[in-house]
Amino acid sequence: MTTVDLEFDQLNSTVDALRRSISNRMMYGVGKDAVTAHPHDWLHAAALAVRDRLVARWMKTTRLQYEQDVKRVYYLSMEFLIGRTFTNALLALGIHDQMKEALASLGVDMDVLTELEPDAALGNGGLGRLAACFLDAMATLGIPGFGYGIRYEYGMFRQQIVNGEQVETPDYWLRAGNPWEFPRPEIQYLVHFGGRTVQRDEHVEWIDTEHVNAMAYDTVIPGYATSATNTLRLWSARATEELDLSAFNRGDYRRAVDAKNMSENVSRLLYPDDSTSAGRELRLRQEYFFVSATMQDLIRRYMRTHSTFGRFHEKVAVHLNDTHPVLAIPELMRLLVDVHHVPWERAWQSIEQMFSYTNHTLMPEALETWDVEMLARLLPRHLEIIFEINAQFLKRVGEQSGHDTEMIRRISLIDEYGQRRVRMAHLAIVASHKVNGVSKLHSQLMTRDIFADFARLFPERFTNVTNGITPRRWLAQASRPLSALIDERIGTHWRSDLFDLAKLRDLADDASFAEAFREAKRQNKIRLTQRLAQQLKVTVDPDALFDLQVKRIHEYKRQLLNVLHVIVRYNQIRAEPEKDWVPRVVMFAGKAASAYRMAKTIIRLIGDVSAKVNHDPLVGDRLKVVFVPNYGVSVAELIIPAADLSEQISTAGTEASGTGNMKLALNGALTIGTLDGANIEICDAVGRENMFIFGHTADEVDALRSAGYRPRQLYEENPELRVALDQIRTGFFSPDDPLRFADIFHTLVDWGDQYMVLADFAAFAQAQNDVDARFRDPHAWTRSAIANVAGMGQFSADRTIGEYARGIWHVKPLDMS
Ligand code: 26Q
Repeated sequence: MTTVDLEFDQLNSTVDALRRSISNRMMYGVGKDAVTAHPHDWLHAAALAVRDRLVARWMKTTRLQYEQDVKRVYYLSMEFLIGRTFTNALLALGIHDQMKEALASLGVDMDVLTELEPDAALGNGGLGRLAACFLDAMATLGIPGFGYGIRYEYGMFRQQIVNGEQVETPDYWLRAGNPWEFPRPEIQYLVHFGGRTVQRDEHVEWIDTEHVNAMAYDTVIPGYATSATNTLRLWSARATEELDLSAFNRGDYRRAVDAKNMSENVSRLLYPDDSTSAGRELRLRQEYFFVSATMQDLIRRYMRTHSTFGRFHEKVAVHLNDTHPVLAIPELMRLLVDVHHVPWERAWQSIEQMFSYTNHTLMPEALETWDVEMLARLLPRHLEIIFEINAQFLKRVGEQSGHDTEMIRRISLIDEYGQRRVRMAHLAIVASHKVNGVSKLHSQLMTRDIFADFARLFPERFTNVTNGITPRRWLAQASRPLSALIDERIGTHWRSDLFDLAKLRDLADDASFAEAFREAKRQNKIRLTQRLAQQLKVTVDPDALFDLQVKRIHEYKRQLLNVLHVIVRYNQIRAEPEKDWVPRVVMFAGKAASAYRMAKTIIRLIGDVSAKVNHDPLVGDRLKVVFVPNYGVSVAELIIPAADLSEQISTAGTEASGTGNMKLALNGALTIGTLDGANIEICDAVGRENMFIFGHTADEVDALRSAGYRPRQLYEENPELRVALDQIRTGFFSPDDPLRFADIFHTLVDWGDQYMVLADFAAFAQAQNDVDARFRDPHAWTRSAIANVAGMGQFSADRTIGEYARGIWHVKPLDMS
């Protein structure tokens, strides 16, 4: 290795310098000139010019981390929903306007370019986007953090709506190349599967395995208003042997590449659900693949500056984003004990101090378990390690609890009821020094219900860290009009300290501010209106109330409650078209898991209702229903800033936190919502008078369930609800296929209405009337909207990450001076 210092050009970011960089990158990076360049080439050249400017910060951060021998956080997540990087990087570097001008001087419209960039959609929903917001916040705060995950070749599927139905097409996001990543072919680790274990001398060996290489791809994550950055390292599978040579020589070319393709499948695509058994096995391989490479990588990095494992736990924090990366625990035990020959007890002590785990769901059926048989076949050594951890744990608890066998059965890492399965959440809790929920309510219910036994055993482990979102992407970047207005009135510091938004409270009664606020929102609504006209050929009135429910389609999130209300309102308008209706556009967006039948039927119902409502001349502009396809980070950045009303209407006790609720409120939407997840904390922060809270609380839901819930009675007693449900049942919206929605009817009326849609219907309809009343008074509405923005300080991911850093990871920011 050479120690000569590199002499490279320090890049400045004047318009001229940027234009020259783009030109250089076009010539020498892309290999084209202005004559032959396509729009994608311009994007690529401009992205490389921006990336060059991030690299100096990145190298500096990495060097300081080594010099200061800092503790590093490894944030392990199966999902990172980063979205687009171009604009985000420009804003982080503070060179947005210069770049726009530089491109303009080259005859290129930057706004057109930015729309060409594909989303990095390496996630399903909230959990994946949370990981992306956390990377942004960690970099901004200078917390030495690394995101670790999988470089899926195919991200979240693209959703199209064809004849009212969701059609999934593959998202090959790497088609045009990814200018943001650095491939690291020199960083590869062997990952093993299968085989068997043997005892040799003092140690266990895992032999006769098949293997695949994990190769690193790095992406720089810039911080805002700091030169600190951090790294997202994603693993890609590479076959250990390119070709089966004997097959190749026989002329069997198909077989020659089969093995390579099979082993590389492990990082091929993001799993949207776990409905098939072949899919489940591949998913297990994915989980192990990325944590094995990650654990090997963190040991290598630690060993660059240390010679023993004595200070391992002082230098490394490993965070598990849900249970998906839990195999990191037995994998690190295996590496320490079998490979590095650390005694079991010492290895376990370090692990307990290093690991922490975030739970994101209370629904017992959503807790991850793995079939013992499958683990035995794929990861025999890990299963042995899990059994040993379990034996020691149950022994200790048995002694403490006076051998309470029922309790021991409940907390065991192995579920012995029926086919034996490993409970991944239990493993995570036993190995972690901290376990957190993602909102106050969720954390309370977590220790009261699903993890009650563990909370009694280890009360000090359980804690709450309410989620947050990055204000850089979700306000500064997504809503230029509103953020420019805020800058003008209170300065730009809110981007780094969101509590600054509280200063807007003093402006709540300032008429000129309110007027400018309305105008900024209106610009966002017009931008959306134009895009809907272009892309969906639907026309909506930008002065109507924009009512948004944007999130994964799931029964617990209750899109059905919203649709039922739309139907009731439609019937009311038809009965009294001349009444003073507040014009509304009800928008839905979200994907349904490909195997989730009911979710897909709900999309179909929204489509059929919108066809009926939007074409009814009696209704006109009083009500429109729009399904915006392909919801993802970029679509969210377009539609959230245009929202007046935010629908957060999950059955209380089911939505762990929600983060869309925060994005919408930060953009000045008023929330109609249940007392669920983070809605409760938003309500406390912005004032109940500035929200429309309705419905059963989590305790009331429980009480109603125990008392015996009878949805059919509600159907029979509420005439408006009954008509709407009968319309669904009898094909009023689907005359071509009258029974299409019969199951929706039966789910709600006859099969128990698990999510209590009917129980909350009347209260929801009343709350919607309150919404109309407020909207009729633009001043009152704007006052509430401003109060929402002003109250959002605590929902910055910076606050969230600060709490993780101090309370869980015990890490300090890097000294950048
Ligand atoms: C598990 C096994 C096999 C295949 C897929 C999965 C899987 C994938 C994704 C299970 C769960 C998820 C995603 C969960 C999720 O997004 N949860 C949301 O997390 C947010 C961040 O904490 C919360 O705000 C939401 O309330 C919660 O629903």
